[in-house]
Amino acid sequence: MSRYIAVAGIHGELGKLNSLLSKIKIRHDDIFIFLGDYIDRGPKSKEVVDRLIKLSKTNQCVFLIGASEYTMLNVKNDEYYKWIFENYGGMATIKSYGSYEKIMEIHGDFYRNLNLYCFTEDYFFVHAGINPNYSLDDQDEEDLLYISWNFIDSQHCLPQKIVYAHTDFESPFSLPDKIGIDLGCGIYPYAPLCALIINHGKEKFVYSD
Ligand SMILES: [Mn+2]
Repeated sequence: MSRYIAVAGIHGELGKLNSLLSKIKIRHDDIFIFLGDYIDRGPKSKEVVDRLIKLSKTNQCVFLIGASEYTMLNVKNDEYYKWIFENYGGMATIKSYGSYEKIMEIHGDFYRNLNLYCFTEDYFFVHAGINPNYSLDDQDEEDLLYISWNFIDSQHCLPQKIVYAHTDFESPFSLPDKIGIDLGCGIYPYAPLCALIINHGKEKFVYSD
């Protein structure tokens, strides 16, 4: 049976991504689920996406959309997201690609094909969480990508355990119905990138240097 490997927000930290991947003894049948936030803040957004595309040639990969990608994709049609992009690390992404236009020129297929969530029988993977007041069918996209303590502090209604990023913790935050694995990679210089390996129902964390 394949292992599922969920990876938290990378935020342009190519060195941490490579370090993390080197610590996972990758098997050809490992299935990766990236929880979004590939870009912004760290210096190498473009190279991070190049590395992920390369990984997707050898391993099954699911790429979820994160708050950073959603914001980037909405810069042109929404003043609010333009402001968020400019003030929460988007300039690093522009620097990495050369211009805003080049982001979609170079990696448009990648960004247009990101998924909102994915799940197995036992786990549900999403960038930020779900709104505990609504069923899965009634969720707002913005909640899936930006919700924080309203989700973390309440029990949700899904049958699976939810694996999420977005809200950062000092160490993985495990509750009976959810696990937060974002440790602030790209925000804090010494925060590692974290992955959760699910192997026959057993959970193990791996960290970059
Ligand atoms: Mn993030």
